[in-house]
Amino acid sequence: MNKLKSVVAVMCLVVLAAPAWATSKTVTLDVPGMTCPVCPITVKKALNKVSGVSRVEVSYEKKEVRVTFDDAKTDTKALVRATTDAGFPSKAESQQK
Ligand SMILES: [Cu+2]
Repeated sequence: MNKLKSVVAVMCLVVLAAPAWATSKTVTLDVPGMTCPVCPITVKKALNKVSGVSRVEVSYEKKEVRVTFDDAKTDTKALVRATTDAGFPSKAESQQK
């Protein structure tokens, strides 16, 4: 039983320690303004310029952008602002994380 307890303790430690590191988060943004195949390039460029963004996947068919970022450096609001400034207003989808 003691062994099980220590395993649980280690797992708790890992969970507690995690927020000390930068956590990477993924959000999906709706970008209804992408109306031709060139638009995603502009959107992608704009998002890649935001510091903390590590990955941008644009789906032109779904008019969505999946962005992975370091939530210690940036946030969803900044991502929305970046696409909006590039001429593509976006909206974060509710299922975050
Ligand atoms: Cu276009």
